[in-house]
Amino acid sequence: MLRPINNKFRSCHSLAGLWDFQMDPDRCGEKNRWFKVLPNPRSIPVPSSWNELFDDARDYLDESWYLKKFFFNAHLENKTSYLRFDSANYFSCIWLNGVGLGEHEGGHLPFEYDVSDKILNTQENVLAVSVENRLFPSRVPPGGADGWKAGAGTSMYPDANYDFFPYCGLHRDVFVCTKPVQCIEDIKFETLAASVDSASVCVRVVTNIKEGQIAVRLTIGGEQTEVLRTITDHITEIAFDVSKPQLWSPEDPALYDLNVELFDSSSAVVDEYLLYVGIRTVSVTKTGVSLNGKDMPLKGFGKHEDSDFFGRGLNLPVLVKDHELMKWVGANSFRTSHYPYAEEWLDLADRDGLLVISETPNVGLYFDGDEAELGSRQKLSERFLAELIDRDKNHPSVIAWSVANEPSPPAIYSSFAELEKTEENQLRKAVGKSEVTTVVPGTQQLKDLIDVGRSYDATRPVIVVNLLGAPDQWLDLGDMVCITRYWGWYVKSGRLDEAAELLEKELETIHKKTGKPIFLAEFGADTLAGCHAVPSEMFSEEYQVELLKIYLDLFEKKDYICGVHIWNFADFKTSQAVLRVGGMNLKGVFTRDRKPKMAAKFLHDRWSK
Ligand code: BDP
Repeated sequence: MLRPINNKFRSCHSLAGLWDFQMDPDRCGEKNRWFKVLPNPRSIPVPSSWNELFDDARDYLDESWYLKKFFFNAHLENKTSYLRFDSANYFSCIWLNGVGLGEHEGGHLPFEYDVSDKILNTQENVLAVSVENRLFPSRVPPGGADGWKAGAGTSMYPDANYDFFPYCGLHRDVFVCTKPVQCIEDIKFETLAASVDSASVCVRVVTNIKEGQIAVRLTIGGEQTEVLRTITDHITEIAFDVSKPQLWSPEDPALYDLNVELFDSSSAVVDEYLLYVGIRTVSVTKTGVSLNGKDMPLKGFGKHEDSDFFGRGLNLPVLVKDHELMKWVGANSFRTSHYPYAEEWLDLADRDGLLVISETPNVGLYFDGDEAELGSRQKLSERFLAELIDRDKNHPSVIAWSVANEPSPPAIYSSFAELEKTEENQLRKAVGKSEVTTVVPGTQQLKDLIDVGRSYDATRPVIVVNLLGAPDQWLDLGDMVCITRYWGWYVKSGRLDEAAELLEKELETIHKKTGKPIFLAEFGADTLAGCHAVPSEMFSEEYQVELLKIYLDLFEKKDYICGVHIWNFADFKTSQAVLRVGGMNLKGVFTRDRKPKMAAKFLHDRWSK
């Protein structure tokens, strides 16, 4: 699925702006034909999350209706018209001019409907969307289970199985588009090998016509490589060399224009598509992530798409600000925890040279319970991963696929006291005192996800992010060991010296066991901006700095630690729970409105100089 663009063959118009909106708690909208007109609408901006805007809608996750009238004025000769939704969280049904187009499950990836025979040209159209984000164990991410299954077993409201607010609505743009009837359907650009002297690249083009020709032009700074090939059975694979390529890297995020033209059987150009691509290779070696054959230690953050007023809705000023602040701090990377972000994040990362670990919505997975439920959830998990790779595959900034965040083995722990013991047991186990011989439920599902990742993309590493207490069997499923660690926060709270000691011991042991580099994907401390204490204590800005320092010092000391991502870039909204003051996770280095805490300055001094 190619992203909509404007050029002489294609058009796309955004429907962002104010739409009519109405909640439908009785689910009577369809029966009462709300897809034609809403009886009692209020205005809502698209993109945004409704929970962030209306008093009566903060915790409302059930069905709501969006309605937009738009005028469509296009040259439709030999054109297909379609609607494109960049995301609707989580389950949506779409109507155009009173006709149902279909339903879609999944909250963070795009979907489209061909409306060629339904859209009214040079007339007004009525687009209606119903959306809900109810929390069910069968969904991805799962919710509505008994409390926070993966966590401390405390209750939370709304009852998500993950630590971020289950925002609802049309979170990204909606487009009305046209493309040629005979068209390019997909383009995949891959760097197979690259050095400063020469690169070998491959362009795979899928078209909806069986025969014809494809011309591929790769241009940078006036230098052009052009190749022409015949299409066989809808697909053309063109491998060619680029001499003296300008390699994409954080220091020099060089982007090439990749222009693809489609010729029909009478040699007329019928479609054209322009992509910005980077030539670079990425792999994992014994010491970590290697970009263009050079070690690239990762320094950065786990994040969220989260901001005041917008909720999870795409907020372009925040997107730009976050990139600026990440660069100011001296970060070189971030993870799209815990779901695919709007593609604009990747566009900017491509241009800025930030490295991205692109994550699926597979967060809070667990593997005990109703088998049918688990089975359908696994199917969804695999589908979302495949769709994510399909969407993001051409972004040079994307250096790895994270197939799941913190999956939990059965009954991992039910209280923090147990968690603390579990970790010490875990450590004991890791130093060889006892061996786990049985296959932990969930192992096969995770392996299947890794296989899906590798089968869709052989050019990027694939990882699973594991929590403390995860079975050894899960640690090295991916290309590197990726772990979240809260020594000094949830465990050994307030005891940073002991935390430092245990962290080091644990990492040494894991490394000895797996022989793989270790990426610390999360560590951090909730910190109330403006709270100070000497000596430092939990929640003070001083404590956050001291805790982060432990992890960063170890990163500098141990070659096998190949990256550190602090949790979190900014404070973010969560469900209400005893651990979440004001419904917020306060582990941000910046506040929710992007003001620096002491830790931001500490990182800037340490990383940007
Ligand atoms: C990790 C989760 C992350 C949470 C974080 C925390 O991956 O989503 O927000 O812990 O508790 O376990 O702050």
